[in-house]
Amino acid sequence: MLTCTLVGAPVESGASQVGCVMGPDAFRTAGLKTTIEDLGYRVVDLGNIVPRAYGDAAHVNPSIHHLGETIGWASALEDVAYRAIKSSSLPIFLGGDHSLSIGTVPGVARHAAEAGREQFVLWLDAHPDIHTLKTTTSGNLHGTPVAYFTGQEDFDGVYPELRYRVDPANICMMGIRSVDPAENEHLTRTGIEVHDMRAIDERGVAGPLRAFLERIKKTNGVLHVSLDVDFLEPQIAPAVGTTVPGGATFREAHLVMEMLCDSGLVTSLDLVELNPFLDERGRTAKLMVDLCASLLGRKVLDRPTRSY
Ligand code: HAR
Ligand code: MN
Ligand code: MN
Ligand code: MN
Repeated sequence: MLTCTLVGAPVESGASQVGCVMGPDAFRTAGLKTTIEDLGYRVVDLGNIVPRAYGDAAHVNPSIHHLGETIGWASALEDVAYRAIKSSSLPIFLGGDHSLSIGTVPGVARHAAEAGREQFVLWLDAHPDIHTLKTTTSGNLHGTPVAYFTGQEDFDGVYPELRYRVDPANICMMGIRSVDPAENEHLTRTGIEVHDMRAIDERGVAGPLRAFLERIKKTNGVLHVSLDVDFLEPQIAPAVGTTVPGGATFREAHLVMEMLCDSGLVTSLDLVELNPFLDERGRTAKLMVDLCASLLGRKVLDRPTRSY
């Protein structure tokens, strides 16, 4: 039987609003564990982790806040992510804001490197989260993980030393529709594959995703999926502090998860930015759990799905 490990990371120091601290427990209340068990997995819930001891940290960019605390979380998460992926077929990291990926992505990338496999990342988000410490103007560190784990220099000596970076060529972003000017530059310079909402309006999600998955298969790579609640259209997923209109629809999101399931390539998952304080009767938490179910094999029909 395959094992799925749940790791709660109630980090909210990377966001500007409070509330993500309740995220992991809202996923549990929405029935994440039994939903996954019903799909035939053994589920181990490690509970909520705590950050490494941290002190004050300062940066020349005065807008940055909660730097020490966010690094404390990242450092704890890197270790727990590495151990969780070593011991289970699918660790799921329950956020918490998106600064969680500062730890989870390098942690799983270490495991891939040791296995001699290439680490790929699918970033499902309204935002590319590719600010460096110099370029962020909000100072919200959930806007920085991609710049860090692709090895942009600015983080040296501040964030944990990056021993396992992800090649920008191995990243695919979908759902993007809010990009700051400096982030546009970083995206252009790194050449990261981005399917913004305009591209998805024109081409849908299936074609671009299939091409990315084929690329991973060819190199025998492994895939980490980072799902930010604001990837989704806010009308169906209101529980997020950074809503941007025009997000992925219910079916677009499920189709992404169903194709990921069929690919068999996903080895780890972040569920981030759920802010239960902003939810309406738990509907966003429940939608995220249902998306997770599609990723883990919930099907409409019992027969094998035809792919088009
Ligand atoms: N780019 C903006 C900033 O840096 C918004 C970042 C919002 N990030 C998230 N995660 N909510 O995607 O402040
Ligand atoms: Mn470490
Ligand atoms: Mn994000
Ligand atoms: Mn976002």
